[in-house]
Amino acid sequence: MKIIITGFEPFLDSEENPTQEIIKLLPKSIYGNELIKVELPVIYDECFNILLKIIEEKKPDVIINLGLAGGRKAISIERVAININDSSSPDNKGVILQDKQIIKAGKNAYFSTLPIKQIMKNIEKKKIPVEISNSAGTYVCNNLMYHALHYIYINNLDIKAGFIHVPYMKQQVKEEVNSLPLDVILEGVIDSIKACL
Ligand code: PCA
Repeated sequence: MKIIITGFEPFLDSEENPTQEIIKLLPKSIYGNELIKVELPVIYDECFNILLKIIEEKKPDVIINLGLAGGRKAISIERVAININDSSSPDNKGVILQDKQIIKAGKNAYFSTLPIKQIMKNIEKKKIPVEISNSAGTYVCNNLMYHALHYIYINNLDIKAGFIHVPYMKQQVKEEVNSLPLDVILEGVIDSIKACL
């Protein structure tokens, strides 16, 4: 199998993005399945276009997008992407989008097609904090998840796809802020990939 796994560059107040580190640390393959590791910009109208070129070139079986959700306690397996961009925060190009549909006349929402409960069980076994999340937000991560699932749906492709948000890594925040050690997040991501094989 071929798995595309993406992380994001840093954005807003965060000088580091754990998902950028995870992408660097992941191996090139897991049990003989190729991992195609990609770092994406936190830019609404660029992140999916970059991913799209790689999807067309590599024809993956699975796409797992990763992003930072600062403040969350647990690795969050996202269930759903909704058709809206809405944030007072700019993306890394300075663009602010509010109450704006991602795809005009697109479906209101798409569900993740990853085995989200199996992923959760795999991570739980290791006693790593994990949850199913019912909102990927309305910023760039939700935008990427929506675009990927929409593209797969309209082209009727046999690709499983979805999104996982991770907490801050310990090294980037003060003691009192929710976070997990980077090696724990990495282990959770590897368990997630294994659940999709
Ligand atoms: N998290 C942001 C965008 C990039 C990232 O890592 C989000 O949750 O939308």
